[in-house]
Amino acid sequence: MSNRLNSTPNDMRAFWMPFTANRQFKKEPRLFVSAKDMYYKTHDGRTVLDGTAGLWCVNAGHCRPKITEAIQQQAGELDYAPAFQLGHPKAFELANRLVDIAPDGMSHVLYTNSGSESVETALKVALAYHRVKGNGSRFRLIGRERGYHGVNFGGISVGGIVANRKMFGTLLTGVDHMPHTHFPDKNAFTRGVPEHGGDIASELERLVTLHDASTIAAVIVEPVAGSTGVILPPKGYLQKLREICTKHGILLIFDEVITGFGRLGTPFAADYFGVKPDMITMAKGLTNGVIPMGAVFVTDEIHDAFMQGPEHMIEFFHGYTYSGNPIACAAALGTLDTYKEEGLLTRGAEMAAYWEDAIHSLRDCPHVIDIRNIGLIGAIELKPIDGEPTKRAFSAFLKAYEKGLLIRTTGDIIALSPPLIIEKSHIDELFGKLREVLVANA
Ligand code: PXG
Ligand code: PLP
Repeated sequence: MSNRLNSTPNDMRAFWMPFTANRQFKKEPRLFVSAKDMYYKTHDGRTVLDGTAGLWCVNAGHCRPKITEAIQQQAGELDYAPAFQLGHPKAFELANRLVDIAPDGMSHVLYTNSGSESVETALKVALAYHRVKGNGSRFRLIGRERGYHGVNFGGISVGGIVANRKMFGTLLTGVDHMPHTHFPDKNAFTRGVPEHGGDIASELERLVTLHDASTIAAVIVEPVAGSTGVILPPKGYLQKLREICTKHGILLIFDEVITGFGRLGTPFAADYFGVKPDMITMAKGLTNGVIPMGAVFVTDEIHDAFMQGPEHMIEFFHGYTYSGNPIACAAALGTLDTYKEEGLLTRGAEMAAYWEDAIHSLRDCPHVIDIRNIGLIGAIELKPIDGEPTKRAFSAFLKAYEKGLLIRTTGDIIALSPPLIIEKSHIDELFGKLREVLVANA
């Protein structure tokens, strides 16, 4: 008899879950079966407050009607159109809508299906751009320690999270890394952007001297590092990176997969910090997490450099079967409509002060060694248990889930990033529950 006939619907062995302690999970499963606005419902009938917007993506909250309707309508009208040498209207409409909310100068859009693919796409554009400009010797890519740029080979090469890299051989060659910007000795419990450490940007100048500018194509950074546990750019840091890149003809890529679409209280982090990159990668909030989709913004200067040669020739040999998928485009348009109607791309700015006060009120809880915040992002760093790193935070995660609160942990850091529709009453509920969790976890 085939496996198919034998299998029971509730057998969990077949699915090898991503970034999950599979054996622990399958002994004690945590399943969400429905969601609305700020809350999930679990398989055992409990309500869980979403403190993380899913995985930093459900910025407009769950099961929003405009997005659901857009997807339903599109699925019955045009399900798929080939992405190469053909198109459909919504892919163009969406690109225009995105350019409208993009930082000045970001005038063209390439589509992908995830943040990881957006990163690969941006790195390839950078290399190809220099080559079409006659600067093929610019082959190096510079990332940063503790950076997260997804899980594909380019992204883990420029990324700086050791566990995500060490198993996977030589990665891309010609990659170097700047130091991270986490200085807990000087900056612990800072509210917002820290004072100390902006000068570390000059390490980029050191790498330029070492490798020579003529070999460097691009620098990629998260304006605020999310996945590694929320590390903020110190004052002046991003401005200084911009200056060094401009001086040496190096492209600056902001990976805004987390910070894009209102997370900091501005449409993009580039707006928040007043720094203009040459490319921006995005995903997550682009479709409110509902349908996989990512994108990359590039400047006119980059786009136009490719638009030469015979007109019947493909200008850039890159793209995905699902680039600009009709249902993904419909979901993104429904998402942008929701953001616009509810002012969500700037709502974080209104809520940030209340959020900041609330998170810093946990300073006296057991084992808290740092609290960081910006926009509607927060992190609480716990002192690791001696010899058992990650265990204290993971135990807090399990306790929070039991109490009806979804948090995210990485190492011994608790990261928070709620849907941008969050109200003060939800913030009170979130930090009230988290206080109980941290006390119980002592
Ligand atoms: N770049 C950045 C800056 C990200 O944060 C990616 C690229 C990759 O996106 P995809 O869509 O391929 O996952 C990300 C994703 C966490 C967490 O808990 C963070 C991400 C994904 C899942 C969990 O910190 N970031
Ligand atoms: N598009 C989206 C998704 C928005 O959130 C906003 C403003 O918040 C805009 C466009 C700009 O809209 P308006 O011209 O109505 O200010």
